[in-house]
Amino acid sequence: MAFSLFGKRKPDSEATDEGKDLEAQEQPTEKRGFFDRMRQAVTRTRDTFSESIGSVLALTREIDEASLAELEMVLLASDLGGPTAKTIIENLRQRGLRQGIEGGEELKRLLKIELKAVLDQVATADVAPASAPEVVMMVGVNGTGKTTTTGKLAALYRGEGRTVLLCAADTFRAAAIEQLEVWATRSDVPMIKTKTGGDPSAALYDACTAAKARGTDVLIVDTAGRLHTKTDLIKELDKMRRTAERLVPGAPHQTLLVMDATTGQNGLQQARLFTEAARVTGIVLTKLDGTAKGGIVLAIATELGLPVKFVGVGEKMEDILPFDSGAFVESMVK
Ligand SMILES: Nc1nc2c(ncn2[C@@H]2O[C@H](COP(=O)(O)OP(=O)(O)OP(=O)(O)O)[C@@H](O)[C@H]2O)c(=O)[nH]1
Ligand SMILES: [Mg+2]
Repeated sequence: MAFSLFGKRKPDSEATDEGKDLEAQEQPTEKRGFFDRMRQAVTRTRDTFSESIGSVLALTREIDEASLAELEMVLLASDLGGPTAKTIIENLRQRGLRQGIEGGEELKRLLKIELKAVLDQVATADVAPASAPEVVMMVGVNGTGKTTTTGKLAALYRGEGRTVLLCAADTFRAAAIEQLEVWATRSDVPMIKTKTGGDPSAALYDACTAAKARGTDVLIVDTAGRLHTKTDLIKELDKMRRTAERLVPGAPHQTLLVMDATTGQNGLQQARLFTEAARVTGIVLTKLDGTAKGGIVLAIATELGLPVKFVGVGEKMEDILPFDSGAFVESMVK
């Protein structure tokens, strides 16, 4: 059944430029490069998403209840999550009833606005701490990409002209320290470590003391992979946090939960339990290059209430992007 009210159109005088194609706007070269890399990373998500969306929103088709229901299925298939998909569809329906939505292209434009609003709702500003160092803790379950991201972030911050110190606080897994050492060499930053089986808080104590003495801008702490169910490991995180807090005012300034995008809704469930146990301030979503389920970025916003701060788009040092909601939405919806 067609939605008669969807035909109504807002008078031109009331038209605003909200949601104007972000991509079409003038972008500085650096921003362009960023766009291209984001586009590249979400290729699989976009292809799947756009293909299904294309069939729902074919230009000539009337936007009705049935097409909204189909659109909801497309959103769900990209791992956007039930509550988010429902809210977005309801907002579109209300918009349609109020002002009308003329055809697929307009619906797509409005969809982008809705998606971006979901992301911007949880965005947080990066505030530099009153005094150095800024302490950033990387936490998360095994194999999500904590060590790799620690190395990439070191290079990114260094590229911004900040001084960096790494702390190898994964003393749990054999070879973890050596793995971080390779990254420290690659990004040319110093690293503080202890031996495997040692106390991670002791390593962190040394790292905080060294960072303060050297006037280092950022201290990034790589920790052992753990599940929220491993009480001793969660306690260990707590101890680390208290150690940092004692030595550096306001530390840890950021606790970034590293999540693997390819684990989709399962990863989200794990993350939910994890954020309850650790005081997570933001998410790093890795392996976005390897999944068609990029919609998880939106589920993170609504279901965890946390901002994605960085995305991992490959295994190399430069394969990290500070998250940008506009670029992400434009990359995902074609
Ligand atoms: N394709 C892709 N691979 C990634 C990305 N980030 C990390 N990886 C790969 O994921 C694997 C695990 O990465 P690690 O950094 O060792 O993960 P971890 O969380 O430190 O693992 P544990 O210390 O064992 O808990 C490695 O093979 C990385 O190369 C990414 O953004 N994209
Ligand atoms: Mg690791």
